[in-house]
Amino acid sequence: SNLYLNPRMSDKKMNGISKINGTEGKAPFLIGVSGGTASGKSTVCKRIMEKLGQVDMDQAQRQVICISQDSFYRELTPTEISKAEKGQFNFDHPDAFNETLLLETLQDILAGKIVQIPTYDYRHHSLNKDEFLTIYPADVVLFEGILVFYFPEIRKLFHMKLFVDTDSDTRLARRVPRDINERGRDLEQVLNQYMNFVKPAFEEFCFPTKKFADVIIPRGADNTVAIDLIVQHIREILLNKGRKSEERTLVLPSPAFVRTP
Ligand code: UZR
Ligand code: MG
Repeated sequence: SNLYLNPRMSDKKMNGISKINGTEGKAPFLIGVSGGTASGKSTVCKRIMEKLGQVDMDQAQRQVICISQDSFYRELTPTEISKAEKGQFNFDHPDAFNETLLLETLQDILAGKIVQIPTYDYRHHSLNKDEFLTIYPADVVLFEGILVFYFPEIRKLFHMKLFVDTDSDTRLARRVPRDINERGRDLEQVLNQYMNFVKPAFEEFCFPTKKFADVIIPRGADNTVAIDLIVQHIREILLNKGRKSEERTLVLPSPAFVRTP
């Protein structure tokens, strides 16, 4: 791969969790990525990671990682699950999330700790029991979701806030096939849920958080100019960090860096 890891860092990572547990690394650069449903948040994160040379790599070796707010849906009660199956549960409301776990996890990540995050099953509207994702300390952490800027305590943890601003008809046109093909729903259910919950909750809880963004990305992942500018900014921040503390050096596959003495 094109990414050269600080040997101390890779050593620690290769020696497994037990050795790092308890020790605290340096704070990563935490980037929040929000926007309405199907706005292209995940794709924007993927492009940023690709441009930083982070794909095709073992999870533990990554210096730029992405986490989804979907991992922090709260466990539903049996009554709520049957509502969800009828498309009558509001997954777009802030109450659907486990705010405490979200806050604690981000605080741990910022403290350089290894964290376990839950994984989520959209078909069954439930957290996968015993299936956790291990997140290793990284230089850059992207955290994406519809309401990542909603909770004030969580919002203030981000070093950079991006809002992916895609027209709502474009989002709906993407959301419908995604829910049907990937999440096992039928058309009527998808549209009912959209009209009853997704759209009003977007307007009430998500869209008003756009004002907290540092950068608004119109048209989402199609906007390569915006993504390139953001990536360039991240590179600069990482380079400065590396200069300040030799312990933490991230060399990104940027020609500009290679030429830097
Ligand atoms: P993105 N969601 C589900 O469809 N099912 C669930 O079990 C949990 C969440 C949806 C949620 C929200 N809403 O609009 C969307 N509904 O996931 C957020 N209904 O995901 O940001 O990728 O669009
Ligand atoms: Mg998503």
